[in-house]
Amino acid sequence: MKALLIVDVQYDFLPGGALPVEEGDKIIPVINEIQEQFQFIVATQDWHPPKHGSFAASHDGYIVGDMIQLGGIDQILWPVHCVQDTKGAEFHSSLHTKKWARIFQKGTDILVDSYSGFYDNNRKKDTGLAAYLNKHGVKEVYVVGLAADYCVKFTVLDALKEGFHTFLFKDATRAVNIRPGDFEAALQEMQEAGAVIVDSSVLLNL
Ligand code: VGL
Ligand code: ZN
Repeated sequence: MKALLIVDVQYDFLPGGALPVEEGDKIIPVINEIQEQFQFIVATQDWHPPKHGSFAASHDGYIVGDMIQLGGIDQILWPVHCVQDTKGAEFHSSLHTKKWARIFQKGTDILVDSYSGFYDNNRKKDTGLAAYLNKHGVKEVYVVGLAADYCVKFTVLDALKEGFHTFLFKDATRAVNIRPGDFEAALQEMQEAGAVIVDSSVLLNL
């Protein structure tokens, strides 16, 4: 059984949002087309409380891009984004959601960030995603969404650690690129960990 895992395609990560990923909107029609080839689809949603510890605005004297220690681990500070029950946390309206089996929310603990759809960054809290995929007999996980160098990357790395054959549709993701080259570095890191990087055009030949 193969699953499509759609990561964080939310307004705040799209052009015009609070933490916009350049060309993030370009992947929406690509993801919709990919969805037609999958029977089992799950999504993740960045879902922060107001004043989340990953927001620069939650820390006096800090600005976006600063590094701090949050709960003993390195944390880059972000703009306020994907606050629970705000427009910015919603999925883009043109993204098809009808076939989604379940949505896994993450980043809900004010004291720790959660890039991966599987675990918090300190690896203490489990979203239940791995157990859910295993329960449904999933062996292959195909990942798409935002952002390639943060939530997509850490979700892919955790999927591999959980023993799934893990694929990334390269044309259905985009990176934040805080530093130039972050996209290529993320692709290399995922590939070296065992992920297979593919183009959605392979679906036409399945
Ligand atoms: C993300 C930064 C902060 C992501 C989420 O979805 O890639 N990046 N929160
Ligand atoms: Zn976030």
